[in-house]
Amino acid sequence: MSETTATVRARANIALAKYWGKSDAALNLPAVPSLSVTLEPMITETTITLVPGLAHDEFLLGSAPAAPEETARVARVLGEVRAEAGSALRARVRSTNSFPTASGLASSASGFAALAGAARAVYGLPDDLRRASILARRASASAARSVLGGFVELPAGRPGDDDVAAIPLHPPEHWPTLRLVVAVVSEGRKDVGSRDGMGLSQRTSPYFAAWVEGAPRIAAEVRRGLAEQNLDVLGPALEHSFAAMHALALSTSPPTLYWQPASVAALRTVQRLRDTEGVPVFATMDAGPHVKAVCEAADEERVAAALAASPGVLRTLVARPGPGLERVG
Ligand code: 2P0
Repeated sequence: MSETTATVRARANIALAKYWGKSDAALNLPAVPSLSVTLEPMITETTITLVPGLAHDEFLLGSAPAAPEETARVARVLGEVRAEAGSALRARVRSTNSFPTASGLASSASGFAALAGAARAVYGLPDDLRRASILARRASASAARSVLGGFVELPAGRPGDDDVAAIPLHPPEHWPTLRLVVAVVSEGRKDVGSRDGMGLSQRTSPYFAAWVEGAPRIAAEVRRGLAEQNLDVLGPALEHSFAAMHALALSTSPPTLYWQPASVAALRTVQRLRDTEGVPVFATMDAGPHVKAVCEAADEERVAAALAASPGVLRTLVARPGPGLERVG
């Protein structure tokens, strides 16, 4: 039997309304709706080859074998696809990222999205983005969003309802001038990962119920800002979402503090640009110390220069709305 191969690209995404907490840990269902933009050119490219006679799935990240727990997570996704496709063939997976893993943009989102797309393709399952998004979500909920391009929503899930996939809101061309400027700050110690961080919030924060209750209203404002292409609506809503998420993280036992001094300085830089220089720019952060500024293309250079000069910022990266899964081989 000959080898079969599929190569798929997926992009990272940034949440404008944050996912934080699960309604069903076994199915990996989000407790709150999240909205994101898929980012060009932050690309993961994944090639899967079915190898007759191979005893175990293999996973290369870049040119080196991945850690056993990463390989196990990949093998779980492949196992689900094999069960659906009725195949017993094991696979060799190779994944490369066009952006550094310490860039503050989660490679798990683009990684599991590309894996889901390539696995379905190589095992001969129908080209179905909804099924690919559900498959990616079970591995990592933010990956469900990277399956689609442009502006995307992942609804909250009811416990036990596995049928939760990302929904396309608008294509990239809807707001092609939206920009994300990432301020990469001092490497520092390793943060509490998203999964552990949100689990701790759920178990120990006295405010978790309030977050779940309030998140749909914030998501609605983000949705409206995106529909209207209106940064004056989107900006305050995306800042509310990230600040509420980090307030939740701070209220855990023990507290989860993702910020470094350079993060606070960068947040102040964004605020100064907006309040004293009149630049429409708004900040967000994820489960790490990096600050991401959302602005229009016309202000991209000014925002990037100000953030690059902010104390503790190592470098800046710029991203724009991009496509969803692409089969390239
Ligand atoms: C988000 N994050 O909406 C939020 C904001 C990080 C901060 O989704 O447990 O790796 O694998 O479903 O998707 C990162 O969490 O978590 C994330 P799992 P995931 O982008």
